[in-house]
Amino acid sequence: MVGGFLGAGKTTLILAAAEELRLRGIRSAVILNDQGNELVDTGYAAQHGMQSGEVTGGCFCCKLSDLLRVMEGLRAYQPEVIFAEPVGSCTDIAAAILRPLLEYSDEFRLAPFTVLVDPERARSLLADDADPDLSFLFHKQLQEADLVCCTKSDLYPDCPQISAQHVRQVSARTGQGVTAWLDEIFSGALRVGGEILDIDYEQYASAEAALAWLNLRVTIEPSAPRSPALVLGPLLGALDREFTANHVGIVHLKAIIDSATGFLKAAMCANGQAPAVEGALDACSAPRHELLLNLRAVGSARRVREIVERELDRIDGKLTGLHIDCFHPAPPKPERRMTQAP
Ligand SMILES: Nc1nc2c(ncn2[C@@H]2O[C@H](COP(=O)(O)OP(=O)(O)OP(=O)(O)O)[C@@H](O)[C@H]2O)c(=O)[nH]1
Ligand SMILES: [Mg+2]
Repeated sequence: MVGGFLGAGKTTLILAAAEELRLRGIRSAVILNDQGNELVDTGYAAQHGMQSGEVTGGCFCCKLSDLLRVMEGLRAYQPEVIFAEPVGSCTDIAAAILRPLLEYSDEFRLAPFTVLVDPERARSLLADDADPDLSFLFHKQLQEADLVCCTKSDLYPDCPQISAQHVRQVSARTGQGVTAWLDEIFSGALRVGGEILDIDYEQYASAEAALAWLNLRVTIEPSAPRSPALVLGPLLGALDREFTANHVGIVHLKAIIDSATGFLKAAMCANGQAPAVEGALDACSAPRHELLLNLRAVGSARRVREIVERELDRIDGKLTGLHIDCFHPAPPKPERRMTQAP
């Protein structure tokens, strides 16, 4: 189970670790999770050739039986390792997922719960003037970690001061620390689900509900063929400008665009940030593009939806198959909550 706040680098690390395992001859799979449908992370994992499953429409805690069903389903592919990425606003994983999963120890061996931390995000959420809702979720996630990994060490060589027993550093970009992380979680040396949270579910629900969630899928046929970069770049630029003007705080905006000439992924973890882009930036023009976009932001879901719909309307071309889900996450209601080890 690889948790951590929105945009911490969970999917990127899982894909880097899966590649490392592949080179060791070990087959792995990933289970992605979201409050909505149409997941960028699933599309991204598929682009990397990774076998995946999804639990959608709620966090793993609220959908434990779905998680078990998806784990069972992945057996057909015979993975030796299954990574699972909970929603980035989710916490109480030890009590609501790990402890119940320990009951299946004859079928699955559980690795310690790794919580990833983006150092830049940590610095802002550990500050005195931090957003109280985001800060609450961030602190709870840290408290229940069996192992904390500061991510993006290529960008941030210094880890912020974090009060956790085991803190490591990784970069999925350069590979630094990835082998050591895998070796450590498979070593059996760390406790699994060792920290059970004392958590007020009303506060947890209202902290999550401060976030606006938007998942969209659409097919874009520009009036004249255009490269994926020229479809995605201006759209993200316009959304960023409008969100900033309307005081909507981007927490993670990620999109993938797929066309006959190439695949592109772009993501930003704050307003005004240059998007981190991967894929075929130089792909040629194409007549048709499949766009998946996921946004997690601080603000009103209604406002977010209006802005996104307005910017989609401004695209010069034909839009078909538009599907938008936009909401505030519902209060978390775990299927089970175990505070004692089975
Ligand atoms: N430079 C650098 N960027 C990284 C690294 N890991 C992740 N990123 C970038 O950080 C952003 C977020 O990464 P994700 O892997 O999507 O984060 P996540 O935790 O899965 O995000 P959610 O699923 O939305 O919660 C992306 O733009 C990544 O490219 C890293 O090691 N180095
Ligand atoms: Mg992810």
